[in-house]
Amino acid sequence: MTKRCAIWRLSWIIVAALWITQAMAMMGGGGGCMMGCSSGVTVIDPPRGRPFQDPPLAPNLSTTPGVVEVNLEAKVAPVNVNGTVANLQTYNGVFPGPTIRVRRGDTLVINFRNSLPFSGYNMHGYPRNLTNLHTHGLHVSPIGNSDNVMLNFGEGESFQFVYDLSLHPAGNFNFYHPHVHGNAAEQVWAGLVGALEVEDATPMLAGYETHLLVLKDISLSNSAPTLHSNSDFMNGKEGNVVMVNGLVNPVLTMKPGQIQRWKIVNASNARFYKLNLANHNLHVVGTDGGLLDKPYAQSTVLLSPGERVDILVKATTTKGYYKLKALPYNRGAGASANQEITLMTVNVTGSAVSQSLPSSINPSAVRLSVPSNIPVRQLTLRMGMMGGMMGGSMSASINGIVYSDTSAFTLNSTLGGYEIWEIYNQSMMDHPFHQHVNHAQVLAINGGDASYRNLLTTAPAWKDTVIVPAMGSVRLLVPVKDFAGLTVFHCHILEHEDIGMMGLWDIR
Ligand SMILES: [Cu+2]
Repeated sequence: MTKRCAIWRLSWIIVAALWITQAMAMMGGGGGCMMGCSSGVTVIDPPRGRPFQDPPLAPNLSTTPGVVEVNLEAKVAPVNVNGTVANLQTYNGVFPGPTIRVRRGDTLVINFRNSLPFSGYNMHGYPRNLTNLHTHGLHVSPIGNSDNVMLNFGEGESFQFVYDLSLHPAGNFNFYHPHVHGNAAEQVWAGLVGALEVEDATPMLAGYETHLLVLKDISLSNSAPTLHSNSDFMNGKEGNVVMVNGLVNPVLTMKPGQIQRWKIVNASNARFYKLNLANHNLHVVGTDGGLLDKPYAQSTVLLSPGERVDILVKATTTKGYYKLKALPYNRGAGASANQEITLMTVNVTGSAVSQSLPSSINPSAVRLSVPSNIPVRQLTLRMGMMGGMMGGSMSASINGIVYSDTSAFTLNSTLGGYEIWEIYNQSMMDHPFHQHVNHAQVLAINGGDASYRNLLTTAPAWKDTVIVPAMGSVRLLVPVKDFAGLTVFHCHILEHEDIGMMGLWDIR
């Protein structure tokens, strides 16, 4: 055995030992500490930062009604991250990427170009600059030049994507990011995320000041995103700079009594956000796949990577500063289990206004009844070591198969009906399960956060990303009605996707 090989094996033995220690701690109710953390909560409360800013809007290059055309170039560019200028991977040189805004029925044209320079191969053996594009949350075809994640683009390659949004729900909030197996985690981590907003025309929500919140964390070293380690692929990588639209603790102004609408996306690799706004309820009016029937008042809203939420906030009449925090949530790994972080500060100031919450929002949102005699699919998520515990490499699987370019668990579906998917998590950490193209309704969740479970299993919510709790399960009602083609489902802790927690979905 060479010296390098011995060090490699030793590092994996340490990773495996840490993993087992953590699993034992969790079974004993000890929380998610990996090492060196006490049972106490670490409060991370940065000073109030710059004024809140929405991400920039991608200009529409088309003058044809019903067509939105934007340019999107993946490139390395200097970005100011909390006072430090760092070279991030960006879309069009900005972080977060420019917001693409469309409406149901539009045709979206994206002129995509990969200008990421070659920077070697990553630990999965992929050239770091091989990339592509996924429109996470769009109900569109997964083939051809639509939301086709089977395409890859090398340095200097260009491609025109065309998305037909005529069957998309009336309005929802999405995001776009790279999706090359083996590269997705590192590229999203390095900054390649942007919001994709499908506007609604709901009169009940028309009068409210609206903002987009892209939540993302990062760590920097040597003026660049820190590189992934072996254990990052096991745990999912969390950063020590936590941002809203690229800003640390920005200050958003509200008038006393004002209602604002916030569309929030968790664009982080692995960090979960258990959102709480001091002295205020968060009134959930929409989830991944569109608007709910009415507002649902919540004191906390849990958002895992890939999930979105659309909320109304009614400012108190008492002027002052109120912190939007991410409260500790134990997903089974990562420092965030014991962190309480101030994400943003709301400054309630100025002259009062009188606005009231709508009593109803989207009358066509209903919980579906489960059709009889529909196929029931079972998907089991596992973490493990490929090649044995001693000297193997970390892997993840669905139904026992580690996704690779040559093998995958394939779910064959027949176009035109509904299916029940039962997703079992046989691991000690939560996995946010994401299926492309089709939104689903949540029939049941076993385990996890109670308010998350209660909302999603009682409200007429459409979801494309759902937390499958550690050692728990989720039951989904999945329509397979509009689009044939080959697509994927996977864990949206993108490190887990890169080490194999993905399957193919072949719809014919
Ligand atoms: Cu996962």
